[in-house]
Amino acid sequence: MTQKKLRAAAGFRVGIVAARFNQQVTGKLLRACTDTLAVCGVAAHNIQVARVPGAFEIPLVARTMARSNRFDAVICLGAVIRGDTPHFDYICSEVSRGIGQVALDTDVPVIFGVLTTDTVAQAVERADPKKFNRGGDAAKSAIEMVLVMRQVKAVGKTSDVSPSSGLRPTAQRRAN
Ligand code: INI
Repeated sequence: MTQKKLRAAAGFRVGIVAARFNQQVTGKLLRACTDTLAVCGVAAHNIQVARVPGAFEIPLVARTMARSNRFDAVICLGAVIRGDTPHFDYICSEVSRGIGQVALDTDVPVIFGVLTTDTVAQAVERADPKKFNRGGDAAKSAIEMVLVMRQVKAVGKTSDVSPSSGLRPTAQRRAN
């Protein structure tokens, strides 16, 4: 990442909502996310982390953060792993709908860093910073979206608003 992009995220204020359920996965997502924010220049004192019991509880806290005017972006982290019950489908559908709704209702970028997998092994792989690194990707998406929203809102800007060249996801392979 270039020095220019590192400076671009300095001063950004980021809220993170992280589920405790499947802590062995969400802990990794959270660490990778805060590490990447730090690398991108976001100061520790500008990051607030809220832990919630499970993914189902993420949207409410994300909405409270987004409405507070204290954050430029909110990152949601969780891991929903399929069991033998329909619980998985209900939680996935509610958390994805809720997170999307928060962004549209508040105009604050709200990043979907919730893994939805069939197995624990898949979730661990996607959280691993040396593999899919979805926590790091969530941080990069947040920074990119703050920059995009600022450019879109700025008067007289008509050029390409994507600052993404230095913020590519770790793996382009399809994975949730
Ligand atoms: N919460 C998760 O974050 N991941 C899961 O895989 C999960 N499963 O499988 O049940 C889960 N359930 C808890 C749920 O999110 C709520 O915390 C709970 O229902 C209380 O509202």
